[in-house]
Amino acid sequence: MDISSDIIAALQSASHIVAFTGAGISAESGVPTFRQAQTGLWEQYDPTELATPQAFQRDPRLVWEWYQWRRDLIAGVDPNPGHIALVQMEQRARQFTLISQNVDDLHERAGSTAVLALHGKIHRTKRFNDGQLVESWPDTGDVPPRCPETGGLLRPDVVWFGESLPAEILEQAFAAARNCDLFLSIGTSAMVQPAAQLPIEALRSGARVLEINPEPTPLSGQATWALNGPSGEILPVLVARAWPQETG
Ligand code: BJW
Repeated sequence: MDISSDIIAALQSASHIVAFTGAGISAESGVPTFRQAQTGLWEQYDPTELATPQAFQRDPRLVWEWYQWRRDLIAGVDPNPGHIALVQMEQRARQFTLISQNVDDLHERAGSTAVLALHGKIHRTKRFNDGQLVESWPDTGDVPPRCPETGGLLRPDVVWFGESLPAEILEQAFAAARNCDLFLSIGTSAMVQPAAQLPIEALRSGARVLEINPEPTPLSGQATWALNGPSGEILPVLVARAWPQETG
C-alpha cells in the first residue's frame, strides 16, 4: 500500500473532510457487499432484482425474508477497524461529514455521529403504500407483517431502485460535497446514481478525491488518488499517520 505524503498532508490540512462509504467498508465485518454473490439460500437471487418495488409487489414474502436474513446477519457482526478509523477521523478533523449508502448500522455502532444515510436503514420499517414509519406490530404470523392500524403491508425503510432518495439528506450530502476540500470515496462501486455523482460534484467544486477500494471503479480514473486495498487496513494507517500524537 503506497500512501504518499501528499495524502497525509491533505488529511492534516483539510478544513472539511467528507467520507462517503459503500458496502465495501462493511465487508471486513462479514456483511456481503451488494453485488457479491449472496450466500447459502440466497445465492440464486440477483440482489438488483430483489431491491425494487416491483419485486415486492410480485413476491412480498420473498423480499421480506431476504431483508430479514440480512437484518439477522448484520445484528450478529461488529464494526471493523475501518468504521472505527472514521470515528477517530471525525474527532480529529476540523469539519467532518459522513455520508453512507449502507443500510446497516455499523457506523453508528462504531460511534460515528450524524451519519447521512442516503439509502435508508434496514432496521426501520414502513408501510408499503404510503411510507409511514411503523415501530411495532403484533406477531400474527403474516409475512411480511401488516400495519396494526391500517392492515397495509410493511416493508424495510430502504431506498429501492426507481425510488427517490430522502430529499433533505441528499441535499445535505451534495452541499457537503460542494463545500469540502477532501472527499474520501470508500468501498463503493460508484455505479449507483445519484450517489455516484457526489465525488464528481466534489471534484468539480475543487476538492481532492481519494478513493479506497481493492478494485478499480468508474471513479478511479478521475480521482486525485486511488489506494487499492481493504478499507479496514488502509483507514487506520491514514489516521495514525495523519494524527500521530493523538493516536499514540
Ligand atoms: C471493498 C472491500 C474492502 C470490497 N474495503 N472496499 C442515471 C443513469 C443510469 C441509471 C440511473 C441514473 N439515475 C438513476 C438511475 C437508476 C438507478 C441506478 O443508479 N442504476 C444503476 C445500477 C445504473 N438509481 C435509482 O434508481 C435511484 N433512484 C433514483 O435515481 O430516483 C430518481 C428517479 C426515480 C424514478 C425514476 C427515475 C429517477 C435509487 C438507488 C437506490 C439504491 N438502493 C440500493 C439498495 C438499498 C437497499 C438494500 O441494501 O437492499 O442501495 S442498491 C445498492 O447499491 C445499495 C447500495 O447502497 C448501492 C451502492 O452499492 P455499493 O455500496 O457501491 O456496493 P457494491 O456492492 O456495488 O460495491 C462494493 C464495493 O466495495 C466494490 O467496489 C468492492 O470492490 C468494494 N470492496 N471489499 C473496501 N474490504
